[in-house]
Amino acid sequence: MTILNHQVTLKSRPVGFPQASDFDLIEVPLSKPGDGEILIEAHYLSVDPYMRGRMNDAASYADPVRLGEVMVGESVGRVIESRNPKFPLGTFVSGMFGWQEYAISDGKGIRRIDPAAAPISTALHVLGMPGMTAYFGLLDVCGVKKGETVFVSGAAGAVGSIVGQLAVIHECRAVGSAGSDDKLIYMTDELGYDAAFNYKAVDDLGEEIRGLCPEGIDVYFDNVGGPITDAVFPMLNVGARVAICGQISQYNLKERDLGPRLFWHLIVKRATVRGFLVFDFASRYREALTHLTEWYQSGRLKMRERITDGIENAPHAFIEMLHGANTGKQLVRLQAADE
Ligand code: NAP
Ligand code: FER
Repeated sequence: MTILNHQVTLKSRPVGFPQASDFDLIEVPLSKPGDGEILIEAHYLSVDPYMRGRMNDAASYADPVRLGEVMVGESVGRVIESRNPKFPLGTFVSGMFGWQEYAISDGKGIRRIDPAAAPISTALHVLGMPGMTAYFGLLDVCGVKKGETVFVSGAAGAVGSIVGQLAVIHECRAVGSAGSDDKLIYMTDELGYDAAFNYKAVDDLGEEIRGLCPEGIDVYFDNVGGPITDAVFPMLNVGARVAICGQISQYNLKERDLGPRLFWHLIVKRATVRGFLVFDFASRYREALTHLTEWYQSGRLKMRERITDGIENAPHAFIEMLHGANTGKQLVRLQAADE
């Protein structure tokens, strides 16, 4: 019997927010793995903000997804056929397998996952790309120190949830912004943030941030950009470090958003602003994963998951994540039985 593989491809390049009509769901017969290859049955697919950039026809660190091509993305799954001795039948792996139910890989660039160490879905958040982004962004780019005030925007999402908890682990005061009251409860009650506010529900962002950070901000981990970042800059302390991790408030704009000119604050505060990509730290992924796994296993790092079932719903899950439906990490589950 031929197994059919369902794939989501890019149909059109979005203008503004992506729509379901920008994607196609197609069905293709599954081919057999060749010599040295493995066949992977994907269990969880990650949908991430960076995918919005890959839908544009613009030069970037990686090529755009071509029209008609399977959407780019990382998933975690199980080897169900192996012609590569390094990945025997039943091995769990993660890799850039795309938005599809099954993938064939030659094993290059994929990671073995130990299902005994943590649930396999964690390979897509705490023990994966978002976790490492938080780790290197906060500890390396910002060089966070005990006792500092750390402000995180996008604080209840995949990266932000971990940044806040890492700040707590490093004995900092963690303050964050997110877009719903439920997210604030998650941040303070489950993640250990000292204070949080709903940026959609306040009139004056500057006044709110000043009230929650009376001693100013030493470290700003920016996931969103836009008006929140504009409100943070005047609150930076002398010697502050700012990591520009993401600017999601700008990804779906149809026209460029111009803000106030605030760079003079950086002069007075002798602040450092650094953009970074997690890939810059590829040679140190092992180190990050060792620490993140320890903190996860000891219960000091947690992550809520928002799970959407079925490859056919991947576009919907992605679009909802861009609109803020997720508390914690947005995933798409592709198999009923996990591990
Ligand atoms: P996420 O936070 O789990 O999900 C995206 C969140 O963005 C939504 O839940 C939504 O939450 C928020 N958002 C959407 N529109 C917004 C707006 N206009 N203003 C403020 N917040 C908005 O996603 P993630 O995977 O953790 O990524 C977070 C950021 O880090 C993104 O900007 C991403 O591009 C960046 N990133 C960078 C790297 C890197 O290597 N530099 C790696 C991974 C991620 P609300 O309810 O709070 O609005
Ligand atoms: C992200 C946002 C942007 C990200 C990568 C990029 C890995 C890179 C963009 C570019 O090179 O244009 O969340 O995550």
